[in-house]
Amino acid sequence: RIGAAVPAQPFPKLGFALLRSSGAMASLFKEQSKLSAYRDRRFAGTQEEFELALSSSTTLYVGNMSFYTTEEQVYELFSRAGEIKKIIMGLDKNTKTPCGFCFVLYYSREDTEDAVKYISGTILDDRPIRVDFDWGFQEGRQWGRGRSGGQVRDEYRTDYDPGRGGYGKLVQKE
Ligand code: GTA
Repeated sequence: RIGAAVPAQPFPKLGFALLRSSGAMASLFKEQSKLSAYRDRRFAGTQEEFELALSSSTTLYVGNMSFYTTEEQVYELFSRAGEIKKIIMGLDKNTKTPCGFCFVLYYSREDTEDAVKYISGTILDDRPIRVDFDWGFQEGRQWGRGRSGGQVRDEYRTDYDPGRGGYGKLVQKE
């Protein structure tokens, strides 16, 4: 067969040599997606399945939002990229109030990609928002996962951010 006749590569490629030299580097290379720096540790599938979901999904995650930004404001901005199917505001699991993120669901992949391209980094309520491809909304993902109810990143934050509840949750407890 043709496949069996191809000789093995005489030298390992540089990339593989580097991967072998450092376990930490290897996992970094393996886990890092081209479409998103974020890896949801609650995604049940393999890295390949995660990549496939990111590359075909019509769901976006929007981060670095003010706690005071409304669903109407999100609608107004994101409908510039295309028709929106649904918006799900991220909520603090204790107070049930917005905690600085949301999911935007489009009908078309093209509109989803346009939103990442053109809306990410734009200013909403005086803040540069981060628009990220997402693997797909599921019930439960709207809640902050931090121990104190909000987003994990707000527990570790040490700066004063009036649009996101003042100091980070851990600093507030000190
Ligand atoms: N698509 O970038 C994202 C994204 N983020 C940040 C959250 N979500 C995202 N989705 C996309 N892209 O549905 C989604 C989550 C969930 C919802 C709320 O938003 O999938 P969360 O923000 O409260 O929790 O999620 P998440 O995602 O677990 O937080 P994060 O910041 O990635 O933390 C992951 C791990 O890193 C945790 O174990 C945490 O302890 C640790 N960590 C995070 N920040 C720090 C820090 N500053 N110092 C030390 N450890 C940290």
